[in-house]
Parts: sequence; C-alpha cells; structure tokens
Amino acid sequence: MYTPYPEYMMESVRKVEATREKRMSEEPRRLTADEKDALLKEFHPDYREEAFEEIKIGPNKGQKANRELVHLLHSNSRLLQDKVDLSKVDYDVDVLVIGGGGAGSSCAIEAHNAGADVMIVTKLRIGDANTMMAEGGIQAADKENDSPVQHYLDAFGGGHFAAKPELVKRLVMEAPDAIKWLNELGVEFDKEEDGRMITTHGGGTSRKRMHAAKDYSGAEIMRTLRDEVLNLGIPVVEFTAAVELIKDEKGQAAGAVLLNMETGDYSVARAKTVVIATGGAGRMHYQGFPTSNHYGATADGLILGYRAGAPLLYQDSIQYHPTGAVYPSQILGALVTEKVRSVGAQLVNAEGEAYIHPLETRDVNASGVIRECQEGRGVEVPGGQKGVWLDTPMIEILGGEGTIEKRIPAMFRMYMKYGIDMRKVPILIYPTLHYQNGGLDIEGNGFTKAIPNLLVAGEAVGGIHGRNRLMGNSLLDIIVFGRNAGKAAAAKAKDVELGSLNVDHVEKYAKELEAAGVATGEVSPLLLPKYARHER
Ligand code: MEZ
Repeated sequence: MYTPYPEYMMESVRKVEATREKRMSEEPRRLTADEKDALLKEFHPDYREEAFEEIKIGPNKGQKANRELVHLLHSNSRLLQDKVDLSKVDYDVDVLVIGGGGAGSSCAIEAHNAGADVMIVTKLRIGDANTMMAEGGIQAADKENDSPVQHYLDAFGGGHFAAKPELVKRLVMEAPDAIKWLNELGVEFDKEEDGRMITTHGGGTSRKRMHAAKDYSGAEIMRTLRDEVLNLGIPVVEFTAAVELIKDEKGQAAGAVLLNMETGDYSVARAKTVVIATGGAGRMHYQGFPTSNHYGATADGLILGYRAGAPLLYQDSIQYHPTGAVYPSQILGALVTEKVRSVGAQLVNAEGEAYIHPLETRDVNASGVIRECQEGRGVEVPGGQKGVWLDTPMIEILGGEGTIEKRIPAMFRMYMKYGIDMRKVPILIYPTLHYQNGGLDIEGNGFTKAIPNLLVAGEAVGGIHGRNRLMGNSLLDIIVFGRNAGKAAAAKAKDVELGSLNVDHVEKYAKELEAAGVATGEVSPLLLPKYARHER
C-alpha cells in the first residue's frame, strides 16, 4: 500500500477514504449568513483583539492594526539620521512607479504608451512580487451567462459590503478588457479547442469566470508584463528601494528618496507624479502566520504613504488563505491554490467529515479550518502544528484520470518532490497569510485625496475588496488599477509644475511620535523580512 505519511496520519487518511464515496454523492450545504458571521467572530484572526494595537498618530490615529504594522507606523524614517541632499537629482522623470510587480508593470506600460517618461524602481528585481505567486486565476465576466453586475454583487457581498463602490465598479466593468489586453500581450490562457477561454468557479463566485494559465496564472501574467516593460525600453532600477516620498513646497508628491540595497547609497528621483505599487505584507507574519507571499512583501508602501500624510483604509483586515501547505514542513505556508477546490477537492477533517462547503469565501473557509483544528478535529503533523485534509483524489474521480496533471500541474510537482502523490492521497493544509485587504485610501481615479499627484495601485490599495477578497480579483485589480494609474499619472504629469523638493514630513512625523511617547527607536519601511541576512 502507498503510505507517504507517518502511520498515525495514515489512520486519518483511511477515514477520509472510507467516507469519500458518500461525500461525493452529497455536496456539503452552504452556511447561512448568520452561521458565517458567528464562525468569523469566533475563529477569524482579524477578530483576535489581543493581536491588535491602536495607532497613536497620523490620519488613522485611534484606529487599530495588527501589532507588527503599528510597530512600523510608530517607527521613524531612515532620513532622520541619514541626511540626503535633495538638490542633487539623480533621476528626473514624469512618472515614478515604485514597485516592479503586476500593478507597477501595467502602470508603467500604460504611462509609456501615453507618452510619459516613466521609470520603475524596485527593491528586488522586476517580477519579484506577489503577482508571481498567484496561482488559480483572474476573474472577468466575459461570457454569455455572466455580467459585470453579477461580478459586482459577488465581489461586494464577498467583501462584507465594505468595499468602496466606485472601486468595485471599475474593477468589474474593466475586467473583460483586462483579459483581452493580457491575451493580446501574449498571456497563454487555458483555452478550449475552439479558442474560447476555459473558466471555473472560485469561492463566492456565482458564475464560472476564473480565467487561468493552469495553476501558474500569476507567473504567466508577470512573465508577459515583464517582457513588455523590457521590450518597450522602460527603465527599471532594480535592487533599489524607495525609503521616503519627496514633496515640493506646495505639498505635491514630487518623487522619492531611493536606497541602493547593495551599496547602501542614497539617490534622489524627482517626478511629476508618483505611483505606489509596492504590494502586500505577508512577510510581516502577522500573528505568527506563515505566508504564501514573496520575500519582499513588507508593507512598505503603506508606511511611505502614511508618513507623508495619506490615510489608510481597512489596515486591520488581512486575508488568511484557507489552504496553505502544513505538511511537509519544507513547504509550510506555501499556497495550495483555491483551484484545487474549484476542480473538485473537498475540505475534510481528521474524522473524514466534509465539515464545510469547499467554495465558501476565503475568510469563512479559513475560520472553518481553524475551528476544526482548535476543537480537536485536526490532524497533528510532526512538530505539533495541525491541519485538515484537502481530498485531492476526488479531482481525478470527478474529472477523470490525468485532471490533476492537466489543470494543476504546479501543485502536483510541488507535492511529488516530497513523495506525496496527490492523485492518490489527500494533502494537509492550514491557513496562510496571503493578502492585505486594507491599504492606502484612493479615489476611483487612483489618486490619493490627501497628497496631490500621488497614486496607488495593486495590493497597496485599501477598499477595492472591502474586508475580504474573492479569488482572482487580485490579479484583476493589479491590471485594472495598474493600467488606470499609468494613464492617469501620465495625463496629470503634463500640467504639473514642481517647486523645490523637501522631506519636511519626516521631522514632523518624528515630533508627533515623540509627543505621543510611542517612537519605537527603529526605522521603517522594513524593506526585507526581520529574518533577512544583512551582510554589509
Ligand atoms: O486570487 C488569489 O489570491 C489566487 C488566485 C490564489 C489562489 O488560490 O490560487
């Protein structure tokens, strides 16, 4: 018999196998709204009061955020100690894009196409971003049985009716064109023989509108965007982080102070419009969670914007993807795409019970996994962590032999590396820190209200998804809001007259921190995770 797990885990696998036939004939029921609310309140990490602290200064003063983020918000700029001569300008452009992921790249492409002189600055390499890590797909209502209105209802409801309506409207209305744009740029979407796109469900979708490139959709999209940026000759300054926004004497965004991550040298970029596209925060490991995020996901854009005076929205709302790998430990926290459930796998506890519908929204399913584990129906792995099963052999039974290798080949390879054949045995999962629902507050046109000529795009924005995001709406938002930011920043740059540059907000912020008695004595943005090796 095939036994890739220790014997005590195999005992639970046998229970999963014993219930499989029955489970396949009766789909788990959907929870009522009240049941979902109760589950979230009791088990979702966003409701663990002890994990949060109050923000003591700035536009969101008095509101809460995860402790780790508050710590960075209560830290000072590097420029308090390291003085940089702003009269010596190293880069002078129309549009400065901070971040080289999907949002930053889409933005730069459109700004370039609109005739602007645009530059990307990124602390790692172009494409080292959460876009690359997204697997299951991108949503767009572009089939006969669907409509942007239907997409709106799903996204708005899934986000607990908290999203900013003008942002959701833009997201769904411009989705079909985003897919067309990507397809024409060369993204290899999965297609039927007649050329129609293959689409599937995600959690909380009422129609099959997930377009995918197998289970490496984000990597395929990023590959295409990166090629386009390079083909267009857009300058990309790599291994260089923005550590502070620069303003002019009118208070307009006017560029950024940059730090060379290899040499430690500072430089100055002056720009008529600035776009923050710095991505997420998984490497903050809020509440001790592992993460599916790339190495540089440290909430930098939120700190840059906030210190300069831009408010945050829903900074206390985080997405824990229900299915992160929990065994083997080498891949702890790695994303097990939601597509595994879209193509048929159920969530099953240690007793072999399908305790919840597999395509409830992410916050609900994450809470369900946590409940099963806390209440003793999880499977313990060596090291003491717990998880529940994702019954992957169901995929082959439902879709036919070969479905796993065809539809989710990256998952198959990831597990086969450790001798686990997911066609034959279920895999063990637990929630992983996946997405920052909150971020900087923007208007429908991508501009912040507080700082003229400052735009934000991608995961650094708060309010597009409310307090929970549906699968596939992030790859979509980076394209829709990235492209819009690029067009808007290029157009705006035409009438901007810049005055002399300053970083006066740095001193002002330091004084407020001191007055509130909360200065941490450390510097932010973090730039690299706490456990990064610094060898200079
Ligand atoms: O939108 C996402 O976060 C996504 C596509 C993730 C996944 O499960 O594959």
